[in-house]
Amino acid sequence: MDTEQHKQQAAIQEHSKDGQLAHFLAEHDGEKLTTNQATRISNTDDSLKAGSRGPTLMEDFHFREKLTHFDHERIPERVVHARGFGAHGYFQVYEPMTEYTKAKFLQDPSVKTPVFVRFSTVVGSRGSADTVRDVRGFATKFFTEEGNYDLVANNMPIFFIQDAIKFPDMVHAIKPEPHNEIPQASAAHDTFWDFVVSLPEITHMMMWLLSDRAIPRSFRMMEGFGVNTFRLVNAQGKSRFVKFHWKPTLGVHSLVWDEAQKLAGKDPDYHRRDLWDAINKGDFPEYELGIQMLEEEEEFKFDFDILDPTKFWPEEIIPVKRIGKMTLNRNVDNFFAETEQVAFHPGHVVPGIDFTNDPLLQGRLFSYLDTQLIRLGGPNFHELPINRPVAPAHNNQRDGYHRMTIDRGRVSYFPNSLQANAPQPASDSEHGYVHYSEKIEGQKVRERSESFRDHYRQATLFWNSMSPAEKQHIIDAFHFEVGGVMDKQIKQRVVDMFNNVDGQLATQIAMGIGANPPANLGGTGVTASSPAVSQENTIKEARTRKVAILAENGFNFPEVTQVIDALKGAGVHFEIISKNQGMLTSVDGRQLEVNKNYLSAGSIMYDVVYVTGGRQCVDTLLSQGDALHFVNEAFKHAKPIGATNEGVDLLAASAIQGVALAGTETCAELVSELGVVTIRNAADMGYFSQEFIEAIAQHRHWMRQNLKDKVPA
Ligand code: HDD
Repeated sequence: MDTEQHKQQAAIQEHSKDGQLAHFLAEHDGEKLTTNQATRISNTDDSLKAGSRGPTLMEDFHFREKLTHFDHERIPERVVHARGFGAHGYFQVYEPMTEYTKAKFLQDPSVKTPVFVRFSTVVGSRGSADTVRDVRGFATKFFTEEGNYDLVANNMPIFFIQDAIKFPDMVHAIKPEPHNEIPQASAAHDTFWDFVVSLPEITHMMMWLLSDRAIPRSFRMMEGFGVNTFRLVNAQGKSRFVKFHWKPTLGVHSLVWDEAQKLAGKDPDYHRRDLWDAINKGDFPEYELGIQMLEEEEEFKFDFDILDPTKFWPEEIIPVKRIGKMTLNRNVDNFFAETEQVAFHPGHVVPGIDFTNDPLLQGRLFSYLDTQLIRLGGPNFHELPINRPVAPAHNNQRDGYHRMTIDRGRVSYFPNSLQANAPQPASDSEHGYVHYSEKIEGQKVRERSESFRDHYRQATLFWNSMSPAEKQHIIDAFHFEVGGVMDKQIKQRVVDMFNNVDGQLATQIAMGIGANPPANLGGTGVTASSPAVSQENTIKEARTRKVAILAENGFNFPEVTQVIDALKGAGVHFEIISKNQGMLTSVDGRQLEVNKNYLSAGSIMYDVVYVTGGRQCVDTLLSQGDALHFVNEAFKHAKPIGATNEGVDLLAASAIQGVALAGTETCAELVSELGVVTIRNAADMGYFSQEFIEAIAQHRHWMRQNLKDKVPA
């Protein structure tokens, strides 16, 4: 195939899912109102009555249809991952993966494979908040030319349990308690911690759940992990063990817990809004697909079992090979039709990707199809527009609720002679799926492999890998989560359990929850760390961050516009915040539109705060408790803060203490300390902007730790 043909094929590939969906789009603009049967309706405000004050009549078919449809609008929410948000995009491999897999979508770098991704929280109901402490789902459906491949991943590389048979227990324990349905979307309650302390295998996952990974800043800044060990199989039938990763090009970043909790009230849609806005603005989220591979012969080479889903493969010993990139570039047209009706299943695979005996994966392979049958009302959910493969499907499955395909002919069985045996199985060379012929021998037993018994060593490895700030966040998370537990015995058992991981950690946990510290400091003796799991070592850049600019009438127009231009140049977004919405007038009579007032905005909704100068502007800000709270809170959350000229006075009057600010000397002076960047007596904002953008790129300034703890916000 020449390059031009490749390009054409790529264009078709990229658009084929969109093209398929386009057949189902409906526009109602300018149309007349009809029933579902397309009969035009003359009045939809009054039911048909016997007299204008009389009873409604049975024959009002429009009333009955409208109400009946409404009464049936809801479908059961997902038993887990109920709250989610989806987007369309495409995936491109960097180079042919022929050596490792025959999967066709991993061969040709010019092919854009359409994808649909749904991000989610696990525990909360559909209406819960986005920023709760939880694992995030990261499910991707690749519409490949060989059929759909679903990579049903999470944002943490390991799982709570080792065997799928414990999944219902685990979910029952973490969901709201059954007698009073409290608490919503939270693990901070007795039933969950009762389960935790009774299940040593959950120890490692709890370290991740209480880490910053559980409160991501954005879906755009999360890693994804297939968790289970899969296989890649090449055309020669050679298999390798594989772990899948998604690596966001913006790096991995998190909120702080106080911020996450406040956001749950101020903007419960924070993550979905962030994704929606980013795609609309053209800040398309990107994730590189990474693989860790092991040869068959390496199966028993490590001090953990590679099939144990409570263990990750440290990147330092098994490197991640980045093999392609996914770009999300289109928001959905309709949330229900797409995000709610999409149906994922780890068993949706294509030739070249296969399973292992990971006992969690084996169970998952049953659960997902089963759940779609109840959630989507029958066996034909694959015909819903969002779930349809772009490759044609041919089989003898027939009928059932909501069947849309009109299968022609009288043959719906195999083998047959009336249709020359069609549709018939494809051979390996015709891309028929041939399961990897792994040799299996064993007794039929209900037991766990001995090699799955170590539950603490990797938990220590993870703890060792955390930066001081990340460690403090984990301890604080224990204090919050276990602080919510009423049963004192369970609290004590938490301390004892985590003493197996690290004695210092257990001691710190005990201090905050009113339990006794461990009598003897425990631990595993593991001293190694895995720098790759610390967010301290992630990609840091200013691009797509959001600045709140505090301003009032009498601001200095050239000053703020220079800063705005520099921010724009670095791909940083901003909003003007003021007491009232409308227009602000500068000292020289020019105008600036306010985006939000203090009631509709809060520092928690921004990554950065900037206070602009202008005497009158800053005098007004100084009289506003909301403006002072804005900067105090941003400082407490370790966010970059900038102020220019008179704007520095607001910082000086705030609770920010112990950080050097630009003084009142007559020459222009730039001071940058612990992420607080200030300048006075400056007309040219170039130097300030450069330093400010560098501070923004750092995302959070943890070195403030002791100072920020003193700020009341
Ligand atoms: Fe699961 C949904 C990810 C273990 C049973 N799971 C679901 C979703 C994600 C994951 C991202 C949401 C898909 C969507 O957006 O529609 N699940 C995982 C990962 C796991 C995992 C990474 C560990 C490797 N799951 C797991 C086990 C079981 C399930 C062990 C049961 C044996 N998961 C389900 C489910 C869900 C689901 C009940 C609920 C809704 C759905 O499938 O479609 O079948």
